Amino acid sequence: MEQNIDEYETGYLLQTQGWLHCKSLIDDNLLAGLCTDLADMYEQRRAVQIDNGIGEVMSGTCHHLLGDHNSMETMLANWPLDGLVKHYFGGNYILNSFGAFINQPNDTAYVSRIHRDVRTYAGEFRLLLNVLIMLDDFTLENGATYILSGSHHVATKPPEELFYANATRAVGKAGDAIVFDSNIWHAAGENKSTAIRRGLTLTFSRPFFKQQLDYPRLLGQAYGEQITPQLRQLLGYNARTPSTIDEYYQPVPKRFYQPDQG
Ligand SMILES: O=C(O)CCC(=O)C(=O)O
Repeated sequence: MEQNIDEYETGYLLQTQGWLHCKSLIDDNLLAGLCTDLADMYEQRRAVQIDNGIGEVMSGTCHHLLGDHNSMETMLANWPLDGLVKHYFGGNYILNSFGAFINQPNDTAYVSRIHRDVRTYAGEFRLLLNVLIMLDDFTLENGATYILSGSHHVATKPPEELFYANATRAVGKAGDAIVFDSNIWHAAGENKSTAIRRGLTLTFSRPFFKQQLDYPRLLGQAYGEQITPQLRQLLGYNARTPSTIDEYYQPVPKRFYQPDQG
């Protein structure tokens, strides 16, 4: 499944405009599984959002799509952009977050505002990379993402008028993805259709950057021992923080934070 990505073109686009469009990243079979699993996982998470009093601002958002051992994990186990992300960071990287946004007609979620996905602006030093996988066709009518090319070079938020006058709409087909520097200013578009428009939102970081949820702890030690080295790396098992003196003092192969993690 590894994509044949032209390294020069990828590097050039991510450096200059800050984003690129990957066509047909996910095949129809996997796509169908992702859509079904997302519906179940959203229902579980939505109940917690509402219980905890944050239902309105979180509407349509769904975080941390791991732990159910379903198609979400199948996709990561065969992660098609491994080469691209590694090249972007110049070495090993880990999953920082794995969520979804279900853009509903008349939505109120925070992702519809102009934002970027990393709080610390580190300029040219690459901390975080986004991959947004389209589970439905993204159209102008159903709220294709607005993305302001080149804005990853600017720390401050653009004024609304400038943003909406100059942003590109990420129109594409279900199974496509857009990859972008997390410094870039973007916003989900308003969904003026009558159907939902779903996207998976993943971020990747250098291994020393704290994950949004501790995935190795969520999934457990035993799980980490039965997966492939590639998935182990991706989920952050090679970049854990020990929490006891015994965990800290280990021979190199068993160390929580491995030497090749930067
Ligand atoms: O779904 C979209 O159009 C945008 C999602 C987004 O802005 C985000 O995940 O940060």
